Amino acid sequence: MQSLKTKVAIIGAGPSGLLLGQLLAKQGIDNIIIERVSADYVASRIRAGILEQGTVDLLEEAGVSERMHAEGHVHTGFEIAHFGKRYRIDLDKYTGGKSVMCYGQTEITQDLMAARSEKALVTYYESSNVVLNDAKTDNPFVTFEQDGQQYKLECDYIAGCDGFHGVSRQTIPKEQRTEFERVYPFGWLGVLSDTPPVHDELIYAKHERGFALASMRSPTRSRYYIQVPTTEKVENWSDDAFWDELKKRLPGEVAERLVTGPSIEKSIAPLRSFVCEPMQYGRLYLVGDAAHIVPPTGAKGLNLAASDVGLLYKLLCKCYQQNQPQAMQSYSELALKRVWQTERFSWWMSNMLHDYRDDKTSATDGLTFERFMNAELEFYMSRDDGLRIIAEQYVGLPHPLV
Ligand code: RFL
Ligand code: PHB
Repeated sequence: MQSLKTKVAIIGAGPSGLLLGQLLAKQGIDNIIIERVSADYVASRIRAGILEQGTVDLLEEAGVSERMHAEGHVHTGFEIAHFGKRYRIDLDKYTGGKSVMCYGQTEITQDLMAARSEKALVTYYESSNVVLNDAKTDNPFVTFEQDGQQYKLECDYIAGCDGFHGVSRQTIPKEQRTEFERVYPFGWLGVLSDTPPVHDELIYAKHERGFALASMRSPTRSRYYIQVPTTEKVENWSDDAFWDELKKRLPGEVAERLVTGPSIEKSIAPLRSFVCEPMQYGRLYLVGDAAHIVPPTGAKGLNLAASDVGLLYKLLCKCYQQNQPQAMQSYSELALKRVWQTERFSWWMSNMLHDYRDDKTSATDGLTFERFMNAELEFYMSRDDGLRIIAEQYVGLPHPLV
């Protein structure tokens, strides 16, 4: 057994773990990351694309914003199409000058990995049998294996950044956590393609055939999604079938301009709302998808992970730089306030924009729910206050104050 020691053991090298590690390292707070899969696998996952200003600020503070500012695109608005009628949410106008940044999670991950290796910070990729021990005591440690070698990592704190399927949340005894969950009766089929985006801003389209989203990664790379039943299999969708269905759901004049091409990635993601309370157990802190999942309709998953990271980072700075370890106790309560606000927004946007008519899982029958949500959408789209409420949440609610 090889012995290691650090201040903060970080489980998972997704955006949460990598960003936390980078921020802490800049402040001279030692950390080691333990990751289950290979570096190549981590660097190639295709996920989120829209960053709130708060996320951009944290990437700047971490010193990894150069390529984002050079290659990312600032979006000052987006559209919602309701049965073909287009509404623009002017983020700039309704939030007093705020915007979002279009820059892929894949790129952020690569930037953070490059910064970590430049500083020769320690990451154990392809680790197995990761076990969190004695989290409730003042001397927690993590054991794991890599290349047949066994390791024991002693630390002051453990940051559980290992996503929804990780070990960190499971380490909290079942009777000491409460899990809140809503699984939606549909998923998103997503396609990435090297084709110019159909529009220069995102379009969230509600249509009788189901929801569609026209997004992008760059002026030459598009990301599109369509709502599909949860039972749908990706093998059943040829590229042509996807493009045909997408065209039917986008507003006519937009669909006419759609440039199609071969998909570079195609996958189906389920939609889920999930929160684990509390987000803390002794010296273990849950961060990002390890603690909560939002449906992607509001583009919040990655941004919520970043606000957890920002909070834990500030509390750890208080602990180590101002000798205030008691500050760590406020993490779960402070984080959960913003988590639930963001969960609410993502759930609400998902309800308004998807087709629920086939839903047999809810108390309200699908057709009635559909009527309620159409009225809700019309109500918000038809008044400035409604557009402002959406804009304020889309650019991101304030991060918790420490
Ligand atoms: P991640 O990205 O899941 O990273 C967790 C990391 O932990 C590792 N891991 C372990 N490491 C050590 N030991 C173990 N036992 C471990 N178990 C797991 C994993 O290999 C992984 O590297 O969580 P993190 O860092 O909190 O980041 C959260 C974001 O990735 C997530 O919120 C968003 O990507 C959600 N999400 C989307 N969000 C958006 O805002 N817009 C999107 O379009 C969007 N698309 C998506 C998504 C999430 C998806 N998932 C989770 C399947 C599409 C997909 C497919
Ligand atoms: C994406 O580009 O992947 C994306 C953008 C906005 C969302 C969800 C996904 O709401």
